Amino acid sequence: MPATHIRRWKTLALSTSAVLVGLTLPTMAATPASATTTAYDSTYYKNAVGKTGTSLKSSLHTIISSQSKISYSAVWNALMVTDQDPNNSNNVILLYSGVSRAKSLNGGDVGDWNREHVWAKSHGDFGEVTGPGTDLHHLRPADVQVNSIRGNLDFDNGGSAVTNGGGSKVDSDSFEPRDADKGDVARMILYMAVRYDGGDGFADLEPDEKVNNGSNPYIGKLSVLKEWNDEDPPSAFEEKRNQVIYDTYQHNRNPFIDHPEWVDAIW
Ligand SMILES: [Ca+2]
Ligand SMILES: [Ca+2]
Ligand SMILES: [Ca+2]
Repeated sequence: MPATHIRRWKTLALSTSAVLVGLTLPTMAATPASATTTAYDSTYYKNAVGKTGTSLKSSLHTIISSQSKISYSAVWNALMVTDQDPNNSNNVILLYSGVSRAKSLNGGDVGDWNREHVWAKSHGDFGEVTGPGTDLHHLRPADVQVNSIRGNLDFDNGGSAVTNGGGSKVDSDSFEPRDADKGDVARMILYMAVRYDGGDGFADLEPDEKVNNGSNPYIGKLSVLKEWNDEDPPSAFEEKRNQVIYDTYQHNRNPFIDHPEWVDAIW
């Protein structure tokens, strides 16, 4: 947009901001990751702001490793809060499919939703004991069957449509979430890589450029996750769940939701 348009638009916004709020938000949400500022820069992120590369990653690891932890059984009720449908407080929004489903349908049967580990728990074999296996920053409600199709696959573009998957795709060695969940998945994976560095009795989780990572503590493909981070910037839903996890449950934040440009600053 030419600068003259921006200036005129800002002048308009000053005089008729109430009218323009609804018009400006979609434009801002579609903007690719660029330098951002947050209310937490001078406090929570004080020691990370201005850094790049391994220095930034190391600072963020220290910052986000100060957290409370919850049990795997407590994850059920937590997800009913973090992932509540903004338009129906009886429901949660399911990852990958985008379906809104009753909170009461949590379980393991067809038609239920369950607890999806976006960083597949077999990649580093951390299981469901309190730790990475119960970290809400990468746990989401998902349809039982869609979750089963994702399994422990790495992430990449391509494949055929997942049944009732909302546009997500799958092939023999990778899973592609629907567009609206691509950035969420990327930022969850990269949060896990920064949070878990092998110093707490769990594996050092890291992204790599492969699929078929199996039980190794890696998830690919990094180059694709970086693209997804740009293509699907943090939404109001994603930002709200980050805030709820911070305020109510773990008291740590996903830095890549607050600062999506830090993905490229590190990787
Ligand atoms: Ca593939
Ligand atoms: Ca999204
Ligand atoms: Ca790591």
